[in-house]
Amino acid sequence: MSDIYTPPKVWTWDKENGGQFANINRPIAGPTHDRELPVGKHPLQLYSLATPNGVKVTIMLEELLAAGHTGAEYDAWLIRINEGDQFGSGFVAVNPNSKIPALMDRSGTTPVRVFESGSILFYLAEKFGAFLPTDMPARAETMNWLFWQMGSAPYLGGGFGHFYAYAPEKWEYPINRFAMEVKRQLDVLDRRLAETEYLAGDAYTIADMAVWPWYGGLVKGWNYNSGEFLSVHEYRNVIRWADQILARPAVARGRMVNRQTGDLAGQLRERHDASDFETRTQDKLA
Ligand SMILES: N[C@@H](CCC(=O)N[C@@H](CS)C(=O)NCC(=O)O)C(=O)O
Repeated sequence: MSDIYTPPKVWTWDKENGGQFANINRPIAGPTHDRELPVGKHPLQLYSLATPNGVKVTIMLEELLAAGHTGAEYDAWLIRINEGDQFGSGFVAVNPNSKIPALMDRSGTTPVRVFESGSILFYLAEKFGAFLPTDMPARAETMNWLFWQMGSAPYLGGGFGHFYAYAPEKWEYPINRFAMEVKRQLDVLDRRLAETEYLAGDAYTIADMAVWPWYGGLVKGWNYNSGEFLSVHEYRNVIRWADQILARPAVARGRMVNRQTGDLAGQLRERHDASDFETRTQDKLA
């Protein structure tokens, strides 16, 4: 980095300093405006967007439905984070952290709010008794990799992705720092997936659903257009695992939900019924 920055005694908010997401980044929490969230007909109400964090949950819900858990029927409402929907009062009441994904379970007498993608995956896995092994060693290994994702992906998204793709300029120091860490993380996954079919062992679990949208997306070249830069072809076991998960029909459906960018055929902006995948609603919603 050529510019030398001397931090002032007290940090102050420069509204223009945040790169691509400067318009939504703030140093304060809480709502910016009053807006109730819509509520549909199903027990589960999801408020989200098809980013890697959002896709984890729609994959889980589609996998649950595919496995016959009819109680997992859900309405998926679009939260446009670039337009600040996450700062509406209704959304903040479901997730005080103002980030997608956020879930309301209205199946019981008292609605339950669930935020943080890892917490949502765990909640659904417990509720339906699915995609979380019951024997302790495999359950522990599932939770190891689930929490590994929660701690690791911010270096990929907030670190590497931010400085490589979104920051107002390309600076060598942070790009080097985070490219090194992301390659180390890919090697961690590659070594694990050389030993086992899925992250927790023989079974496909919520750990795979959490890690796949970030690191599977990276080796497939979807995240930050950085496949060549990071030489992702080196991570053959991660590629094998990523392709195996991509071939699951529930994953294909989960990737489409709340998607508003890319190929129109891959978008289902809101999902209120299983039949929505056939009769795409995006034109009506546009
Ligand atoms: N640790 C959170 C991260 C969620 C997150 O960062 N969501 C992003 C989209 S991928 C978001 O809503 N950003 C909006 C904002 O920061 O205002 C989780 O796993 O749920």
